[in-house]
Amino acid sequence: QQQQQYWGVTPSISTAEPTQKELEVTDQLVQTLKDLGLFESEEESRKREVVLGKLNAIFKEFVTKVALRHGLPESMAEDAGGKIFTFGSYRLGVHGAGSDIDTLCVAPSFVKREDFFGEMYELLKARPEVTDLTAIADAYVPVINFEFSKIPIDLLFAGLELPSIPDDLDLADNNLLKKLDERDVRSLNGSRVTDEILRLVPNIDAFRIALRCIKLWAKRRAIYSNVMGFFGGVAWAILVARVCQLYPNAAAGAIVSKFFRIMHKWSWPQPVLLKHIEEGPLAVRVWNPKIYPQDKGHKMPIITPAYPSMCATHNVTDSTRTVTTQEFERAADLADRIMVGSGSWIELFTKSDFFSRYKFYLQVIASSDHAESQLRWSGMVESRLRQLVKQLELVPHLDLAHPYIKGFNNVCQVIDDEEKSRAAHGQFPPPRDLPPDAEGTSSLYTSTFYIGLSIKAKDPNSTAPRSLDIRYPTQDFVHMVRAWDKFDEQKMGIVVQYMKSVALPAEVFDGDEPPKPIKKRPKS
Ligand code: 3AT
Ligand code: MN
Ligand code: MN
Repeated sequence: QQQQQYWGVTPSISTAEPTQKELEVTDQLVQTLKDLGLFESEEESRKREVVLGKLNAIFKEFVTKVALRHGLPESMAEDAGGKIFTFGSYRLGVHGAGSDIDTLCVAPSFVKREDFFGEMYELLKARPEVTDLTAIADAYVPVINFEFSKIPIDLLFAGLELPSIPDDLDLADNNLLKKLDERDVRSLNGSRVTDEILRLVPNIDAFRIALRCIKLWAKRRAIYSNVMGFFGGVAWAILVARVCQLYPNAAAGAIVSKFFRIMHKWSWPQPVLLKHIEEGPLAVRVWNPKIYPQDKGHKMPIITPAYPSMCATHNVTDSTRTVTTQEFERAADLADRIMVGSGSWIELFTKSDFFSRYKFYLQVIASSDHAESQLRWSGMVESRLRQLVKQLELVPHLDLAHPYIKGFNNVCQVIDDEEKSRAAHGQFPPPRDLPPDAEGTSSLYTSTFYIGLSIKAKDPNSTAPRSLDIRYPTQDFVHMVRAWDKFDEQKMGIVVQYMKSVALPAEVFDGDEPPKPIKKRPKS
């Protein structure tokens, strides 16, 4: 009888040590990732540590100030502490050179959220290293964003029901969540989830290399985007962690190849779990498909390990599940070849052929006349695109409505209403040699999103003509986004239009060859 405890919710599949071949293939993977510039230099890592040290000091200074203001004696004020925790890609050890540092500031109970968004904000503002400082105190997860010595920082806050915060505080204890408000619980969640993932992974080094590989692959294959209905960073991390649990001694290369096969064969909607779901002290919902119909509807559930457990992939639709599954299969076949030496890692990272895969596309263009309003308006439109995809999935003869993971932004200068209207439909005027605010011109900002449409093959036994009617989904979508409470008819536009692939603008190919026209050119 094996004494060893097992990782996760089932025994492992194999505890075998890596073979010579698996080690070689893993070395090749690491080299490929290095060549692609995925690792930052020693100097850059040191810089991040210095920045975190400074942030920690600023936060402690802030806590002490608030304590003194509350009339605590000086000695107690200094012992009140305060601690910063990181989460996200930096905490997992898979960040790239351009990544931010996701940071959570944990304070004792006398420090209030308003203090953080007031006094802490001011302390940061006074620092010469800080640029691009903005605070969003009323967000779902309130955050201060800035760059510190050019490193982007997302700064969150949570006040605990403790008189002081010791330097060795661990956030794992569920009882710490008692009596906290929802915003504090949500702010703590990111850190608690990343910490828990790391605790539940048997081989952290292999996990990190494998996760870097999977994240790059998912980005290149255009299936990395929570908002568009694909998996996001947390979901990918949990999936890789699960495969690490199943092969606790495997090398990273082997983890990656097992990953694709296991995920391709996964019996969704069976959830991916890193541990059994915990009950806890709060009156909040924990993911449970037996109780909640909404949870039962999740198509590819991947469950976060820290209490209160949630589904990291509630945005997945039938179409994004189909696309993700196809990518798992493609990658599984490629990884098999790589493992036997007849394929190379770089092939795994071939860019997605989204813009040459379909005959028809929907183009969704959000436009407005100012940069700031465009940021909010296009963000709103983007966040609703999944609703359009779900409606399209119900259209007869439509097999797949495949959203592309990012929008394309443009700004142009228009001289009259007709030009403006054409630009709002994606027909941009030529660039003009005029200053931005020249008399008689105005700027138009656009963000263009794409949905690839795959139409079912014609039924050979039917003579009925096949027609695709997408009017209702598109009209519905336009109504929905225009119903936004900050929508301004004078300043914002929304266009949804159907187009053949030959009409796609050059920018979507971004240096790649657009697909060859089907007709042959006559010989000259
Ligand atoms: P990068 O290396 O930074 O690109 P990442 O995985 O760290 O990858 P983010 O910094 O965007 O990605 O997100 C880190 C975590 O922050 C993930 C999630 O727990 C939380 N998070 C991100 N975006 C949101 C959001 N809009 N609302 C709430 N939590 C979010
Ligand atoms: Mn991050
Ligand atoms: Mn972030």
